[in-house]
Amino acid sequence: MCTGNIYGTKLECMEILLATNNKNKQKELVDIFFKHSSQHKLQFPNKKIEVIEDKLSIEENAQKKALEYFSEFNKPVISDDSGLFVNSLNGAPGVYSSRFAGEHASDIENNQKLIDLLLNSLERSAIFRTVLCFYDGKKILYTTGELQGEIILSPRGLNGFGYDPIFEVNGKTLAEMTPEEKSEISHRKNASIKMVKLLNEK
Ligand code: ITT
Repeated sequence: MCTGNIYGTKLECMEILLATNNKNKQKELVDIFFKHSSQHKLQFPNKKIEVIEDKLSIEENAQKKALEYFSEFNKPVISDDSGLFVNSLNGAPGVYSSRFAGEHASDIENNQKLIDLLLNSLERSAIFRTVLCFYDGKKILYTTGELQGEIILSPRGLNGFGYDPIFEVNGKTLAEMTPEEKSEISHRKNASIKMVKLLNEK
């Protein structure tokens, strides 16, 4: 437990450990929760846990990460599993987004593989999807957030990470947006807002 402050009133808040090794996700989630909830304080893990993401859906991978982090740290956790689903590729790379161009592929290699596959395609609509999973040893909660966009063939922008330079929304890639702009519209923000609501209800 921790204490927060809202409009001068002291509130108890819940410390929640982030069940992810991805520093970019950690930063985005901390910023989003800081902005949208004074009652939940997200914490960074103090050691790296390698969870093998071998499930067939991002929901199952999110669950696996939450359970494994909980059993290691024994405190409430939130995991994040995300993927990019391209409509004309039947949802690929989807659950395989992090290793689309092979095990340990870099972001640049994953982006290039997607660009190569879509070179002759006029239909390049895609959805970013994030599943968050909360687990405290008793209850397990899931939320999903989505963002619709378009894959572009020439990466643009220096911010963000992963597929951000090739994912365009309203004429701007996520990598051309400031972190605040991305977190106003992102799949991760949409899932987080739902999670804050669920946590406040239960
Ligand atoms: P953890 O499992 O430790 O959480 P990860 O980097 O393996 O970290 P994911 O499996 O959820 O995370 O990510 C799948 C891929 O999607 C990976 O290549 C990410 O770079 C990419 N990705 C996830 N969220 C993204 C975002 O908001 N913008 C761009 N790419 C993203």
